Amino acid sequence: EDGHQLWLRPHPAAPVTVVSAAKNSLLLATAKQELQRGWQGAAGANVRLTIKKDKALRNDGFRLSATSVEAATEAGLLYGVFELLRRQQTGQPLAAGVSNPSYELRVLNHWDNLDGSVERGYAGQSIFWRKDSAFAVTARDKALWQAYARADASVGINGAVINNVNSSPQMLSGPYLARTKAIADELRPFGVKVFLSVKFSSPALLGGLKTSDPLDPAVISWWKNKTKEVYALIPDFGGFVVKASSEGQPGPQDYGRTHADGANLLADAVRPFGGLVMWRAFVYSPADKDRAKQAYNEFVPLDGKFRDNVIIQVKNGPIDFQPREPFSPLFGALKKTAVMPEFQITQEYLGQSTDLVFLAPMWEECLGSDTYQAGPGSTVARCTDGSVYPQRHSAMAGVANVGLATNWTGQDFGQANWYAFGRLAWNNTMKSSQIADEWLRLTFAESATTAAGQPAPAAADWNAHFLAPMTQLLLASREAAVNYSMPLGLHHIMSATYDHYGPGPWWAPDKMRADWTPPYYHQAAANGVGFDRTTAGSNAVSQYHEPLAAQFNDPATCPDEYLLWFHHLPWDFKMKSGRTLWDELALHYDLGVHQVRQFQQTWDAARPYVDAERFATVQNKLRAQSGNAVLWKDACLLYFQQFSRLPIPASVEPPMHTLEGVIANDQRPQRQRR
Ligand code: BDP
Repeated sequence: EDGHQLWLRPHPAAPVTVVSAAKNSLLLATAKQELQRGWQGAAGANVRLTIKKDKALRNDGFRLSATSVEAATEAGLLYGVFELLRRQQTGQPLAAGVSNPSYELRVLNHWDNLDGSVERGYAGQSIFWRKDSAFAVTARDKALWQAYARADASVGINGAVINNVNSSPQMLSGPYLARTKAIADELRPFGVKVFLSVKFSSPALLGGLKTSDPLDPAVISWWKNKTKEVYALIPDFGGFVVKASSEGQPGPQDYGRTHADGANLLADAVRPFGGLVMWRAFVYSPADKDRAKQAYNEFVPLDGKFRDNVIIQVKNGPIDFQPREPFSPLFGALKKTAVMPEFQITQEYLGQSTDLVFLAPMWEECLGSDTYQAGPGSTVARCTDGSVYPQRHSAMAGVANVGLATNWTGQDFGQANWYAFGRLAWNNTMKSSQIADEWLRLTFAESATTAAGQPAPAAADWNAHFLAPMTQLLLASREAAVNYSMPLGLHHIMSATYDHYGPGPWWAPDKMRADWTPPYYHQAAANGVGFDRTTAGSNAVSQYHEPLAAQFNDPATCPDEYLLWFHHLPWDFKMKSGRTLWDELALHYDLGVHQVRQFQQTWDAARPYVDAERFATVQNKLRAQSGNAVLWKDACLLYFQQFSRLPIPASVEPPMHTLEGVIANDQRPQRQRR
């Protein structure tokens, strides 16, 4: 029970006959094989897989009954088969009717470097790239890539960007393209298309041109030729992802051009092959007073200037994957340009591969947020999936948490986030509770027989003593992480730039870019705490459509969750609860600590229902998380207390650390290498 099987644990399958008139294809073969491998229905049943044109079936969608899957494409048949098997295993009704994906493209972004390291990766080295033997594709590589693609397909993921957005120009060189082809060959039978992140200055850096100016004819033809070369190797290549004019990456602005000029250059190159360009909106410069406003300011004036095979890829919040952010105001604001949400599955700011944090509630919160941009009900989900604005393509991206770790994600429960991303990209109104329930059943049911030599518990027993409490734990885990790290709208107060695990509200070395240091974000001082983004401050509130702008602008109506995101308030500010801001802050930190302790107890009580191996690993992780939560609480309360000069409320557990102690520990060089 090392976790390598993910949610696809092998089950003894009953014999089944697959009937299909569809012509043989790679995808159909996979669909048949999966059915035979996992069939839990009546022995000897006939299952019919049918390709048919039908108005109700959109792109990869399918129609499901107990013994038949109908779809417009072979990929649809494969997704239908996986859904049928999932329903058999989780005891849901099989005659589910039609299911269409919310997004045409459901894509993972792997921040994998060509030397095998993974930026913000906490589960070991890259599954795609290796330092020394970079180009020798081994049988082991292939088996791993197939297992990876199978897991993707089982939750509807149909694209993989296999290298870091901080891209190397070498990515487009012959040897790396050859390996890309080898990867694409293994992913193809599971319907997963390969995409590449490209460096905008590749024409100069790799091609030896004098410039990478997007309007230069030589640059245009360089990209056209390079793209042709890629498609000659990989005919179903998906397209490019670009991080440009962002965090030191080159971009069109280096040549006095716009993001639209840059994106359109690549869009024109991939267009003849049906390719896409995902152009990231993660841009900010230290010159501006409020980082949260910059992407909107740069991209809104360009609305309507992008080709229809460009999608602007927008992180869920305006800053950077923090434990909680309001949705990015770009959602809904671009009305003539396709926009796609980017979520971070790898837990950079949410406990990495130590803390147990189920992210579906965070993504559900973002997708369900009403932007009001086209009237009430213009949720982020509907503004990005084509329901509100006409758009040729739609997509959702997740920054992957996958590495060479045996269990793929480092923390066994990190798998739940990979799973949840796929499920939400397929259905962007799915409830976190349903996702948690499915994942727990698929991942842990039947594992009890191996636990502590116990006989298998009765199903009712398992449901009551494992499934129910563990579902609650998963659903509470994200709010707990917010509570013990950045409650009430605090953000970006984590430990040093290169680490991001644990607290660091004090961190501000000399000469460091201010917008990379926590004090820029929390603004703690004797007169209060929080970033003033009201009309009297940076005015970021005005990027939101009414009634949100007014609601966020007034501390009396601003939700507590976003209070210090939008407001700088005195320590004795009276909260909706009647308590002072200082007390409320302290109580949230304390609550977070208690929640994690409760998670430990819940897990300990689940022992008879889990195999010994995963029980022990998760128990250890929770122990570390508990320590992390206490550290966050102590460090932040002691740090902020220097400014508030108020006592920690009596009901709050007294600190077990000193401020000097945590700061000294944070500054130990080894912490930066986490
Ligand atoms: C930040 C990460 C950094 C990424 C950047 C991005 O710390 O490693 O390169 O996002 O998304 O969250 O480009």
